[in-house]
Amino acid sequence: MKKIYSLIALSFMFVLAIGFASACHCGDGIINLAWEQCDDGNHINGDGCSYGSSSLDHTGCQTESGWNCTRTWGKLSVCTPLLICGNGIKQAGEECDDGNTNNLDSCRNNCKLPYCGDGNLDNGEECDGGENCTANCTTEPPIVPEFGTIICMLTALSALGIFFIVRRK
Ligand SMILES: [Ca+2]
Ligand SMILES: [Ca+2]
Ligand SMILES: [Ca+2]
Ligand SMILES: [Ca+2]
Repeated sequence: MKKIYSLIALSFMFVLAIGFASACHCGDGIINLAWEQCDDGNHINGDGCSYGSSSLDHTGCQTESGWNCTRTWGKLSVCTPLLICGNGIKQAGEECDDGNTNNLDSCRNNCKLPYCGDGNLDNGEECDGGENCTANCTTEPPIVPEFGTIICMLTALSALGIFFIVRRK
């Protein structure tokens, strides 16, 4: 009988040891408060909660830069990207976010879409700023005086010339 009790106790300890060991693994979904900042229950890097190179090397289960993860024991961590313009994720208040530093492409570095009046020639714009450019970024044809206007101007100039000639006499 004593042997049976010993065997049961041994089995119980074995199960406990297995349970404890598994609870220490990054990616098991249980946050080990000793070294894990998060545990989202997967083996993926780049989703906010790192996995590292293995479940046992203690380099995983850290909150990745630019992310915020929940840390409640017994619950899977939920990670959400911090609101950053330039992280490649379009978030609240951003018109776009292409994650690059090219300020002249289809998304500006301030996460705004190109527009007429921003000083950069974008798709669909004939011009943007400068002389002969309208408010809707189309080119304005140069002003050519009409024939009647030219005749008027010449007549006025001639009249002015006659006036001065008459005065000098
Ligand atoms: Ca992960
Ligand atoms: Ca963003
Ligand atoms: Ca860009
Ligand atoms: Ca523009």
